[in-house]
Amino acid sequence: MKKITNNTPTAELQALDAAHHMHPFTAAAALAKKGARVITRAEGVWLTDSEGHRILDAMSGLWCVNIGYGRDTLADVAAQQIRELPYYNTFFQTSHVPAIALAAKLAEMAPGDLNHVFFAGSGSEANDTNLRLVRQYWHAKGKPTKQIVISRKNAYHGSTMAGMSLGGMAGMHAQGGIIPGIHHINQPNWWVEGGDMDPEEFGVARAQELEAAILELGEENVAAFIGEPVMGAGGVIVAPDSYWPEIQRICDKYEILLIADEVICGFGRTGNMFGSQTVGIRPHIMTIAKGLSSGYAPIGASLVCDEVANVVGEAGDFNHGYTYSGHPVAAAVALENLRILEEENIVDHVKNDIGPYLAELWHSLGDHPMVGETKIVGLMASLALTPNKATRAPFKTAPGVVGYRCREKCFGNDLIMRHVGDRMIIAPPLVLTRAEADELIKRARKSLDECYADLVKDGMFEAP
Ligand code: PXG
Repeated sequence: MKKITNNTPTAELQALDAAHHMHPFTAAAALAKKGARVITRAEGVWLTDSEGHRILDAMSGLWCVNIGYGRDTLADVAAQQIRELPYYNTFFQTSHVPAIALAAKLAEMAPGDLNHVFFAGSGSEANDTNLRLVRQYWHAKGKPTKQIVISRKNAYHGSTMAGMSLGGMAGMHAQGGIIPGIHHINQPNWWVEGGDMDPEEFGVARAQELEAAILELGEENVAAFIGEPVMGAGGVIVAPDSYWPEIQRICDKYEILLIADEVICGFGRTGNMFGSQTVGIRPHIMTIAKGLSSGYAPIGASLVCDEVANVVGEAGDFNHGYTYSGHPVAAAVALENLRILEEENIVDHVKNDIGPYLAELWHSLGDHPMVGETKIVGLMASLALTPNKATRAPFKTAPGVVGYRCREKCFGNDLIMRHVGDRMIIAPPLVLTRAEADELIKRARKSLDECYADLVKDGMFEAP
């Protein structure tokens, strides 16, 4: 077979892709007709595709390339580690330096007494670990009936069976069902579900659904609550300020474990090192991945508090683990990524410079005729598209039709801004500069304008 490279013609790459590569979350037949966009290289916040377009990546890949593309030292560290020790496992009472060093570093960085790290290959795997961990914890505590984990509709916790079941994505649940022992309450999405309540009142009401669920399921049956500090894949849904303090109160009152899924929020995304710090919660377990290595190597982990780690650790073997738990190359890359994150004060850049700068620009999009709510926390942000800002009405078309059209305009303007239903979302690399933020907003506004003009032309936008 002939060698396939960045210089292979796009049509050939697309044909091979369609013939042999099954894509995640993709309608294969539709993609085969259209042809995938082939990304060939990247630098900073900029992607290049096989047609030579320079694209502003306002999604950091898939919410992960926090320190930006093209970091040579990560390549050097990976090459060095592959030469020295490309693989060894962490089972059977063995360990290795990259896993030891990364675990110690994470314990130092994590808030509270999250002093213990269980490594995984991804966020999904880490959430599988968490489900097994909390159940084993309560078993070891002599409360084996405490097995149910409460989560939220529209949450994203991964795509493995446990991750998908913990998540609250109806479209995923519809394909094969979910595993037992997981219960979903409503999400704190005021824009869509707040009705006549004011946001803070709504936040408390939605948090109190946790209390109602615990009482209904029986306190003796509930192991944990899991939530993303800011819901990412669900559309950058920012809970009202009243929400998380009430969730914390309820977890404390009923002594259920709190799992913060920080796969997106972790490592600076929200303007603090962890999203839990931004929303003021004290989790017993954190799920981390993505920004842990800025996507340069696949790695995830569970950060675990003293109490849970000690109880599980004293109960005998925890019969769980992955071939690549603590993979030396991934761990070495993650360590170098964290070194850069700290050395370049990137979290401070988000909190005090580019975050507030982008926030002002982002909110300015609220004057667009099609934009309702504008939300931004650190460098994750969303726009609710609506035909009527006052009533927060949805479009008459099925959810996502308008969002998809808007995303296509963004693609056309060489901007990666995604849609979730009729919400537009961004999560750019944390190293975004002010000039790049200006460019991002310019392209976003142009795309909104073009989408709006088309909707008006097609009779799909009914002004109030
Ligand atoms: N938790 C959260 C909060 C996530 O966002 C995962 C767990 C799973 O991580 P892995 O590494 O197993 O993918 C995620 C992943 C999207 C999208 O469309 C988001 C994710 C993954 C794929 C698509 O926004 N987040």
